[in-house]
Amino acid sequence: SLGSDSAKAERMFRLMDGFLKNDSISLQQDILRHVEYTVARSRFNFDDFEAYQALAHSVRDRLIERSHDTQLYFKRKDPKRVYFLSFEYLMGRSLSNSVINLGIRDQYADALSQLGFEFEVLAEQEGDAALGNGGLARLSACQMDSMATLDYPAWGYGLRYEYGLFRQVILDGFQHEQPDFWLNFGNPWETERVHVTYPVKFYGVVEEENLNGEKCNVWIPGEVVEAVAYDNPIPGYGTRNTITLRLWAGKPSDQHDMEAYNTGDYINAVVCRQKAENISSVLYPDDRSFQGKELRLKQQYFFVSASIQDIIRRFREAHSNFDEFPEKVALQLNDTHPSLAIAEVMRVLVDKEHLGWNKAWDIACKIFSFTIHAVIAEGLEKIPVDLLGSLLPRHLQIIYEINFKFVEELKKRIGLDYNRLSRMSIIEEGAVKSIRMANLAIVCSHSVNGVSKVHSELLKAKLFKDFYELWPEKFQCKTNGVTQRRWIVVSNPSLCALISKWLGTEAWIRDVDLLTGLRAYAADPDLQQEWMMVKKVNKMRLAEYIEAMSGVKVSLDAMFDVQTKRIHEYKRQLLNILGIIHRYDCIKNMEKSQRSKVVPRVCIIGGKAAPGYEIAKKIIKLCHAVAEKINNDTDVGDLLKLVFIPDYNVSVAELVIPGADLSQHISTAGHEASGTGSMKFLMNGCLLLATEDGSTVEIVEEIGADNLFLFGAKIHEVPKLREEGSPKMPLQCARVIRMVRDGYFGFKDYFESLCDTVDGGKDFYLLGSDFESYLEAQAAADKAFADPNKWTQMSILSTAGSGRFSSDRTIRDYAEKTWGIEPCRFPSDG
Ligand code: 9GP
Repeated sequence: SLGSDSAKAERMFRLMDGFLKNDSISLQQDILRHVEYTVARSRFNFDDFEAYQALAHSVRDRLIERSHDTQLYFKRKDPKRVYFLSFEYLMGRSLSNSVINLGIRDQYADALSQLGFEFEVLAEQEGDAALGNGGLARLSACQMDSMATLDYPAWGYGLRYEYGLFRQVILDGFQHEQPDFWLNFGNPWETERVHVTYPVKFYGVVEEENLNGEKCNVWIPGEVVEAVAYDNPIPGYGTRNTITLRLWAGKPSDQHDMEAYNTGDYINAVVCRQKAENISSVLYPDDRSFQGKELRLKQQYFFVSASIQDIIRRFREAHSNFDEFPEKVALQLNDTHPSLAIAEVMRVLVDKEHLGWNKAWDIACKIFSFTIHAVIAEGLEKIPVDLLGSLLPRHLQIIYEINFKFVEELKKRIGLDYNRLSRMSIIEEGAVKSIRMANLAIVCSHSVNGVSKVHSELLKAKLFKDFYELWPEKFQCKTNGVTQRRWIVVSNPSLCALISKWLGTEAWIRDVDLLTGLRAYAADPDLQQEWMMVKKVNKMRLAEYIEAMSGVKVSLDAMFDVQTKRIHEYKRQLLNILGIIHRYDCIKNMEKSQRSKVVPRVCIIGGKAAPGYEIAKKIIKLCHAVAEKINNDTDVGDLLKLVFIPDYNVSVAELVIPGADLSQHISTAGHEASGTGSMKFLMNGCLLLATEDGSTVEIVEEIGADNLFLFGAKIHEVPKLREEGSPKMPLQCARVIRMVRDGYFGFKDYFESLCDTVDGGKDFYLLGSDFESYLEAQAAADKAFADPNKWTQMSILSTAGSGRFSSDRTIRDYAEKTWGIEPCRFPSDG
């Protein structure tokens, strides 16, 4: 009979003819079916973009199958799950990554070619999903890939911004920001889950009520917005497991304020409703500071509240007793942005589940872990109490209560040391009374992680010293990593093939430590030869891109020297530009006969400046002004070129990184928490020119100081150098600054304030005092490049040592030491 569940399932399975097939004919049929019925174009007449859409939908079908299997399996096994809460994800494109992780890249390429299309060309049709600013957001994306690949029962949660990170358009050398309408032509990867919606409340008042003789707090909201789930499948590599990144979008709610429609002002009532959608409309484009803006706070709570409701719903499907919550749930706070989750969990457990404060707090302290990505106190989020109190009145009460109990406990531990008590308090008294979100996260989390060894030590010694002394065991290190699937397999297929050939296996794609096996062949002339060929092909691809985008023709024999990342004073793109001016000046003043000894360079800079960050925008303009001068100087020709790559994003990075010979990671020591760009370059056999900051210190440990170019002040030297100030300004630096000030590159007045940051007596980022050693490191890089075999050996050793910087290692560390979760792998035969 069909009465039983298994009989029903079997019949349905038969009706659907089993799972989708991946042979060439089936793939072609699927693509054409999507052309006709999803994209609604005739199968006899469709263009590349439509072909891409149909292709993406056919891939999505396969992802959905796996995702269903994975979720059903998780449901059956009921393992402890980790919920990764991040306000930002920089996913980039999905097509190539998905088919590679599904193991059907070649089958698709073959199917497409039979339809008259090229896989690569269609892949180029995809826009980037840029729901984040920089390092933190791309890290989240890498970590999702690792969680899926390592079979961890994980969910990612975030916001589905309608406008991602702004598009950077350069006009006359100046950055302009334009909105990123990434959803305009649809997003074939996501699935809207109309049945997964939750009401999220704002404003209103809290009233005390009597419930069975007990007082309890009831929050009567002033506004309710509906959160709708959009699911994005994240396939693992070499596994059927496909996990979900669930992003929330705001929709008008009909749960509240229906009265508004009855007042006669129907139009206005509808328009007000639409405001709900604004909550998830735009990503804040500044990764430096977070002023207490109401919309941002609303976004934070919106995403946190919907996620917690979803997590609790899932828990309740299998459990009724909240004592089991910590055995089934780990909540990872990716920076302070989601830390309202703490107050939200407390609100739900106390006000709705009526567990009582102590029990609820005990549970909260067991489930939360926190990772901080900032280095300096100014980068930490603070929320004005008035703002929080009006938007989330009950949460403010809860945070006050958490703080009260914490401070009382603290007094018992440390006595009445009021300075320390006030530093550690979650509430900051001052002109604007505020909530210190980092303090809230630390007080509740069982684990507080830094993102590199150096950063984790800095947290203990400086930023969170008081907390470290109180709870030393909480403070841990999880050095960042990046995924080799995206950063080698997808972006550098020729290198991927070469590595597999020499290692005799593709196993390194899942087991990245195997890359160390390349060390044995680093001096082998055959490998070196093939390695150089791969680099050349990638440089060719990049050179074509540069020419198409800027009109500048570059020589493939030149060293491609790249610095691509967000534009920040501490990352010192200005130091790079001043170094380029110095190089230009030297070439110009050199005897012509000496010029043959100069190692030709193509300097490539790319990155976005936050829209309100004046100095960063001036750095972009200076780069263009200097490029204009140098690139048009026929006397210098191929010896030096400078190009700025506009609108740097994940897909541009996939093109730039494999083509780089040298890359610069030159932050003022003590300012870069980790840095992850360096790891991607390292994987691609690019040599690093770097300061001893963030994760570079561990890269040096792994590949040896001989295989990269280090320079500059060390972290402990920075304070003293700052005190000394500009007397340390070397002549060469003073000279290049003078050239800028004198208008050698035009825009004299405009660059004045930029020059002041270096020679105005402060030089906070130590460009002057590091200048000489920077030039020495550059000279060492030139020397090494002039010896191709030596350079290639260093390059191979860089890739060979990059395994430690895979996000697989980071995620395994989190899973084992922090989240307490275990792999839950869908059986491949089932
Ligand atoms: O600036 C840090 C960068 O050093 C780190 O590698 C990255 C990932 O941990 O986070 C960056 N921080 C942000 O993107 C925003 O605070």
